[in-house]
Amino acid sequence: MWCTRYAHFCKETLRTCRTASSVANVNKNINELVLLGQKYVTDDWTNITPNVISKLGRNLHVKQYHPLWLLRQRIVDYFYKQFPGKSGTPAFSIHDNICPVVTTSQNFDSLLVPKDHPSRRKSDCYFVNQDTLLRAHATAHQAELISMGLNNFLVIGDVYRRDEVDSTHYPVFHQVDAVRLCTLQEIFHDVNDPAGLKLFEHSGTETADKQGCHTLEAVKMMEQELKSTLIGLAQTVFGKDVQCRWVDQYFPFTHPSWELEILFNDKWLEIVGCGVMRQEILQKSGAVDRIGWAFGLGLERLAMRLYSIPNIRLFWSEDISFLNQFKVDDHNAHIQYKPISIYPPCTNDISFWLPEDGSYFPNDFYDLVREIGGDMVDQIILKDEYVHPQTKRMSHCYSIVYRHMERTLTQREVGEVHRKVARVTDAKLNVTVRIQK
Ligand code: FA5
Ligand code: MG
Repeated sequence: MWCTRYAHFCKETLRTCRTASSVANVNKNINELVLLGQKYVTDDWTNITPNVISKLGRNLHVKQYHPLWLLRQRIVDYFYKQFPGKSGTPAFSIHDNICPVVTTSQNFDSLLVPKDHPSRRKSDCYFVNQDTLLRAHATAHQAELISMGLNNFLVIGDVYRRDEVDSTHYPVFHQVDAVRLCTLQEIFHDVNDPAGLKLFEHSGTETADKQGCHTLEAVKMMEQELKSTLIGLAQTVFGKDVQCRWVDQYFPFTHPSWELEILFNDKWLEIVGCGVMRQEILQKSGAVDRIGWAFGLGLERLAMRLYSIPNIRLFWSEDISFLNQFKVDDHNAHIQYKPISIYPPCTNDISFWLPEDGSYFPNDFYDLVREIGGDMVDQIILKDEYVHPQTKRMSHCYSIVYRHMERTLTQREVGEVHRKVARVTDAKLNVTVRIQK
């Protein structure tokens, strides 16, 4: 979760992605990493893993007929229709080719994320070096695009996070981020007597409903447009009967902020984070006479619900029996994914004593297991936490569910991988492995 503070906005030109067949290589001698054709110096912050590097340049969101591409086309159509521009050209511009390697100033500072905020931690992001990381959200490009003079835009791309391991979380996923900036005239164009209406008030105070500098009437208009745009999008994608609910949220870059959840398999699934943009961001980016709303949604989350795709890892499948199910002439076609076959899971446990110096983070363990087990790893579940009554040392017990998307795994091959997980965990994470079975 993201919290607040502004630091410094660094103006950079937006680099676009280069698709290269060999996207990365490491020269151990000179501490250098090549990502998407560009060289980066590594340092003791570097924690980007080969598994994650292998996803750079895959660009599933622009791959014709990929389910994420189909969904992206639907979202773009919706925005084109919903916001026609003055001369018949759509008001929103689309940016789907911006390089995912960004600076900490783009990902955090330009969005007022405090220096000590947990979302900046090494345990939560993939760092290339101390100042450079794989963007953790598509919002990283917001301030730059505004400072280039854009008022309505969508940024679509791959984002990278060290996160939980389960059927709806993956270290790489795709987001659509939107920004809409409006002038006083644009907001109140339907009002009969707009005289006296304002965007800003000078000595206002911040409340749960608005930022200090905004007038309540301007914020309410923005909130109404933002929420109806997102509900309209959910209904366009899922049909009029989709059940939605709003949950109050906090982001450093918006206030007020919300999340939109939809009902999926009898559970509420969060699909969008959004809010009224912090005016400080607009000011620093030169959009001083406008107020804005913004949102960021996860494409995989929506696509899973739309096409009944049971597991987020499937989006990376290159199996033609998966991909062929989405080869349709019309991107609005109704598609229900049919599982090729269900392969049985094979669960093995591991437990270890944690170091006493607090240097253990579960995300380090999750990444390590993924590095060793690759896409054989379906889930990692923290089963038990135990504190030794005398020594007060803590131990964690995890169940690792191994399950391949395309074939049945044998306990023998899983056993080999699991033993390697235990060995490397013991050697690299400063823990003491107790049991593995
Ligand atoms: C953000 O990333 C904010 N940048 C969104 C935003 C933009 C808010 C602009 C306000 C203004 P969050 O971390 O909640 O917020 O992620 C946004 C969406 O990405 C989620 O609603 C979810 O749909 C998706 N998402 C988040 N984490 C994962 C994950 N590990 N795997 C798949 N999808 C994810
Ligand atoms: Mg969220």
